Order: sequence, then structure tokens, then C-alpha cells
Amino acid sequence: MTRAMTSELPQPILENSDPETLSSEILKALKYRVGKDATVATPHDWLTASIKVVRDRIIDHWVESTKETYDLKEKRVYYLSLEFLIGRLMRDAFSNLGLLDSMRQALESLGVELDVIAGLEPDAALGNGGLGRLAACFMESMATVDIPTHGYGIRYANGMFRQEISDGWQVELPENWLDHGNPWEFERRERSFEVGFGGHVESMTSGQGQLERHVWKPLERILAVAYDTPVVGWRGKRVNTLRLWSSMAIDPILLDAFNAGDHIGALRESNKAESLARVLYPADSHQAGQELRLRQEYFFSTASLQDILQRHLSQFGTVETLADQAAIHLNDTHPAVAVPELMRLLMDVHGVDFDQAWDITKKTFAYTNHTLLPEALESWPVPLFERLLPRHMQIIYAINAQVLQEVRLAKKFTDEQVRRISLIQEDGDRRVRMGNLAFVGSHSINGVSALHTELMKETIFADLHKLYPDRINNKTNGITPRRWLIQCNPGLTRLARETIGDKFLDDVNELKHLDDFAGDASFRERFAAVKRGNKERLSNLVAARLGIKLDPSAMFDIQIKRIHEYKRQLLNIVEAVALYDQIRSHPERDWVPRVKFFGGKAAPSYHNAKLIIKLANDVAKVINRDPSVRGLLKMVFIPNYNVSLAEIMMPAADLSEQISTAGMEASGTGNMKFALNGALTIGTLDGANVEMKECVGDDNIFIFGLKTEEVAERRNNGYDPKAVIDASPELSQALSAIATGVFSPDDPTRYAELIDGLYQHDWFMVAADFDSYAAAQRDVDKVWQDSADWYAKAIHNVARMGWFSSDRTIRQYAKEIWNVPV
Ligand code: 26V
Repeated sequence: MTRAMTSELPQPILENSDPETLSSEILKALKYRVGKDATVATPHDWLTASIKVVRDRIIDHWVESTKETYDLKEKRVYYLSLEFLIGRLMRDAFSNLGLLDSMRQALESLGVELDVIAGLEPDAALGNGGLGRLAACFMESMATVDIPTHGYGIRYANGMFRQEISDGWQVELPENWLDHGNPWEFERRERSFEVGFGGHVESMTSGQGQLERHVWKPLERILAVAYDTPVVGWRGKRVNTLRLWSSMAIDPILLDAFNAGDHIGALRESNKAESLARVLYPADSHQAGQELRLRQEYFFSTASLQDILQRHLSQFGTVETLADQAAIHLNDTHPAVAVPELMRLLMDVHGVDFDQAWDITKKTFAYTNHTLLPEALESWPVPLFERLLPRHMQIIYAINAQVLQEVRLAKKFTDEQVRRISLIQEDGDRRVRMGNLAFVGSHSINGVSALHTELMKETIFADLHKLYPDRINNKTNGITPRRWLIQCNPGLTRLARETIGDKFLDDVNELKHLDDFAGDASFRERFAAVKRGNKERLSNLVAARLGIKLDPSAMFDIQIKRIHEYKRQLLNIVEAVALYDQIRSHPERDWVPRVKFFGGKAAPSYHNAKLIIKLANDVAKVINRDPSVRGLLKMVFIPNYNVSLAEIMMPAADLSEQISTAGMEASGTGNMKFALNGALTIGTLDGANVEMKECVGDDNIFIFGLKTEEVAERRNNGYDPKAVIDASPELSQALSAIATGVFSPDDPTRYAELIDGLYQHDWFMVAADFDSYAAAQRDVDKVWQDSADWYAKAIHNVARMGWFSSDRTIRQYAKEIWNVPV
């Protein structure tokens, strides 16, 4: 089946890419670059050889792209992000280059199945969730729309942890994605920069005591070494660079210690330096607070800026034109320390005065905010900052003085507002507010959906917005249709090509022509057959991994994302319990067979999130064993949700759960992936759901629950969850079953506290939204029962999601923020 589908993908755009040439090159690479003969090669060896063959072809384009940017003096975009959740790269590269089919044939002629070796490629899980995956989609879109870009981040030796589920509990294991080496990357030892920490600042006055110059004398120094990964755009148009920094000791072996026979002690510095780039912090919901995290932030910010300045200087000879030639983007506040760092480099190293440095800095930086959750907003204790980065602390005070001077001149701020604008939080322990720092140091601050941007103006940045009313703007998130349709859903891609032609491959808006076919019964049948195939693929995976047998004709209802209380997996689980109850009480009704899927990781220190995982597993166990609901309700928690699993689950969904408490999900991007693959959304008016509803039409989405203002209003006016629960028999019953141990007979009070939280405060409005959610689910059932209606709606979703392409998002960034041509 897969063969027939892919054999129609775009023809190779590269020369010498016929299967025969490729297979002989694969054999050559196997021999001379892996050092193996075909008879003894392992599947991993074939994977490495295949990647190397294609990588060689990418390099030509890479060099061309770089040269063109240089020759034409094009403005460059630098995307600074602590996370790039790029997943597997092989299929992406093959497919974007139009080589997928030839490579498949080439390998087949050598007795190797492409899909088998593709499954061995480890996921580069260098991110937590939405923010990191967005950075990966953006990198691909920037290459596609032909913007000269470097992504900058950290080459974590251990990315996101691997999740195992043991007796229903999450267990975190290290993910050693580099164990078999990484054939995609190029180590650039020559591209290394020193990074300092600690020490003190010396001030020097030159001439007649006029010009004061500051020199930071760090106590510790380590090296940042570049590793480059090529990023291939659609049809190989442009190849950009993802440059990830690894940390190294400047003197890896302490010779004195070594010569004294202390061979372990001699490696002390090395171990310490290398620990910096070891792990990705796996919490995206609350501020980590550890010193190592701040070290990581500074490490990659300074290495990237030194690299950028070196490139700029070597081409243009002066730092004064930096803002004309470079747009540096801060992905959240994680690289916000780049603001004082650029100031330091400009002033202390390149001799620019404060005013000009500040002007260049603001013109160069732009910042995206990705969350309004107060507990996720970064701030660092002043004493820690001062100890680690004493010169930066001075510069932050100087910036603060400048900003507060502007505040005074504006004459429209109360003392309270001034306190909120300050870069230093003064109540309690003194802290540096990284959001405020990123804001004042940037000419553009954007939110990631229309709703979130408005809320930014009204909440966390209300005062700064009043001071600088032109800075906040919206850039609604998007997803790359290459990975999230063409690669992950070859069946739907083929059907669309047969129906409306190939234009949508280059412009996903062209999918709109599918709208005309929603009323065509034979098209709907073919569409349903594709969906069915994707559901079978997922069912096979579940059977193989979990030993659970699923019926692909049931509705596949999926919630996959990080586990967080505001995302309300609990609402979904409680509704499942209520439904379970209903089915048992009224077996005579015509229930819609459903499989409820959950997947996602909890931050290791997030107690309630881990408990919610256990609850999902406990409930699943009871439901799946109960013969009275057999065939009608199943529940599955799929362990270790990651990009590769998403690629299988998105195309297999009928129903997409996007049910966060209104006002709390900045955008969501999973919502877009599901809809593009023909799932209907059940969701709140939160994040980008609002704009999705506008695009797909009110009739093609299931909206329920409180709106943002209503949530706020309830919270402010003495919301009484207990009264709400008592008034809803279904909810009361479900909650009491969970609280009293129906699903945890081995530990009946396991969920008592969790459920008590709903009675006591219910901050996330699970109870308030329950009835509305349950009613929406019954509407879903009704539509499902009219399958012509269901698939027509699903087709409308696919047809109308083009606007959510990250190509559109990136073009908006290019025009409205970066000032680069597209
Ligand atoms: C915060 C922290 C705090 C320190 C420890 C590590 C860490 C890592 C990440 C974060 C912030 C996470 C914010 C985030 O992921 N926001 C998500 O961004 C998506 C892309 O814009 C958006 O679709 C999601 O709605 C939003 O939750």
C-alpha cells in the first residue's frame, strides 16, 4: 500500500538521483564511510549510509544558499531557542528533496526496507512541547520560503526523557539519542567561543577620565563548540543551518593533576564543563530556578551572539550596521539574557557607547511570548545573577534606569505601575524579570494567537504596553504541512492529488478546492477509507506495544500533549468515567463506540500531572476489562508521546481534544495538526481554536465551555465549585467514584486529594465546564451517527486549514517583524 502511495510523490529535483545511481552510492557509503560490507551491515548501518548519501546532495545546496546570502548581502534571521523539537530528519529530507521514492527503490534493490530503517532513526527530542516543535516547524518554513536563517540552540546530550509507564505510573528514563552517532551533524571545532561565568568587573577610565570602560574578568571559562545540522526546505529550495552548541573545557585535561597521577581529578574541569549541555530541563510549566538553567541560557546566548557578530564584522566591518543585516529572534524569555549580552559585547568589546548600543539592540531583537501562566514566567534572584553574570547585572540596572526615566517623562504612570514596569521585582526577594527585559530590549513583542495577544496587552504586559503601545503584535502560530500532512499522511496526500491536482503541495491553501467534494459521496468514501487505513496503522501499533486490541471502526478520540492541569486531561477522564457509568446504566441506548486515547509527559516534579497519568491508566484498566462496555468504550494511554508518535496519531484521529481552560492555552499547534488531517475538534474558545473556528466554520467544530471573560468573572465573584458539582448528578457520581477508590482498589484514597481540589477551588474550572463538555460530546455522537455528515465536516476541516501553515506565519514575521523580503 505504502509503495503505491509514495510512488507518485514529486520527481527528484536533483541530478543523478535515479534509483540505480543511489543504490550504488549507498553501497559505496556503506563501505567507505560506515566501514561495512553489505553482507554484514546492520539495519543501523544502512540507515547511516542512506543518510550520508542524501546529506552529500544537501551540502551542495547548503553551500549555494550560504554563498548567495553572502554575495547579495541579504539580511539574515537568527532564531534563538533553547528548544528545537525536530524529531526524525530522514523522511523530512528525502521527501522535501523529492527523493523518497527513488531512495525507497534503491534500498529495495539492496534488500532493505526504507520504512524499517526509518523507524530506527532516533527522535531528536530537543524540546518539551509546543514551543520547541514550533521552532522546528519555523526552521523548515524559513528554508521553504527562502529566508537566510540560522537557528541557535543547545546540543543536549540527553533531550526530553523517555517515558515508561510502570504499573500506571510515569517513570522517567534518560534518552540517549546520540548513542549511534548523529549522521546529520557537522562538528565545527573551529567555530568555538569562550563563555565566562562569575568573577568581577574592572572599570577603566581612559584619556582625561572621560570614557569609562568596563572589563569583565570571569572566574570560570568554558568553550562553546558548534554542531551544524542542515535544514532542507520544500523541494530543496534553500538549505539553512541549525547550529547547536556543545560545551567543552578549555583545558580538557589538567596536566598538573594528570602528571601527579590523579587521572580522574585531571578530568574535573572537563566533566564540569560538559555537564552544562547535558540535559534539557523537562519542565515547561514552572520556572526551573536552578543555576544550571541560567548557565545554559547565558551559554547559548553569548555563543550565538559572538558568532553573529563575528560573521557580521567579517562581512561588513562594523557593528554599527548590525540591525540592518540581522534580525535576532528570542523564542520566549529563555535567551533574554542576550539583551544585556549584546549590550556588553557592543560596549565593552567593540567600544560603542550606551545610547547607540541600546538603539542597535532594540532594533535587532524581537521577542515572542508563549505563555501567560505566572508560574512559567522566568525571573532570577538578583544575588544569583550578580554572582554568575556581574557585568550583565550592571547593564540591566543601566537599562532599567533608562526605561524608568522614560516612564517618568511620560507622566502617566502610578507608582504601582512603575514598580510593575521595573526590570527588578522588589517585593519579597529581589529578582530580575526576564519578560520585562526581553520586552524593553526588543522592537517587537508578539503573541502566538489573536486571543493570547490581546490577553498579553491586558495582563502581564499591560503597563509596558501603555509605555510602548506600538510594540505588541500578533503572529498566530502555524505548522509545516510538509511534515504534518505530506509525510505523515501519504494516503490523504495521494487522495488530494488525485482529486484537486498538485498545487496544494506548494501552497496548502489550494486544499480549499476539496470543499467542493464534501458533498460527493464517492469522494467521502475514499476519504473515509484513508482515515480507516490510518486508524488501522495506529491500532497495530497499540496492539504491538500494549497488547490492546482496538476496533478501527470505533471513533478515535485523542488528547495528546503535555500533561498539565490547565490543559484539563482530568476533564476528559472524568467525562470518560461518567460515560462509562451511563453506558452501564443504559445499555439499551445506541451508544457510539469510542476509543479514548491519551498521551503526554508530565514534568518529573509536577505531582498532580503525574497523578493524572496514573488516573488515566487506572480508569483504562477498569473500563477495558469490563465486559458490559466491551465494544463501546476503550481507553488507552500511549507511553512516550513524541514527534514520531504524533506523526502516526494525528492522521488516525476522528476527534481532537483541545479543551484547555479559556485564556490559558496561548495557541496550541496540535489542534492544527489534527484538523489538517481531517479530525473534528472539540474545544474551548481558547488560543488558536478561536481562529480555527472562524476558518473551518461554526458547523464544523464543537465548541463548549466558559469563555475567557466568563472564567475571569467566575474567579472574581466567588466561584463555588461544590455547588456546581452538587447540581450535576453525572459529575458528582463520577467524582465520588474516583475519590472513593473505584478505580484504585489497591489504594482507595489515591485520588482523594486530587478530587478534593476540584471541590475546594477548582482553579481550572473542570466542574464549571463539565456539563457543557458532556453535552458537546453527545453532539459529537449524534454527528458521528450520520457518517456522511461527519466526513463532510472532516473534509471541510482539511480544506480550510491552509491558513495555519507555518509558511504563512513565517511570511508575516518576515514582513512585519524582521523586515526581510519574502
Ligand atoms: C518554561 C520553562 C520554565 C523554565 C524551565 C523550562 C521551561 C520550558 C518552557 C517554558 C515555557 C513553555 C511555554 C510553552 O511551551 N508555550 C506553548 O507554546 C506553544 C507555541 O507557541 C503554544 O502553542 C502553546 O499553547 C503554549 O503552551
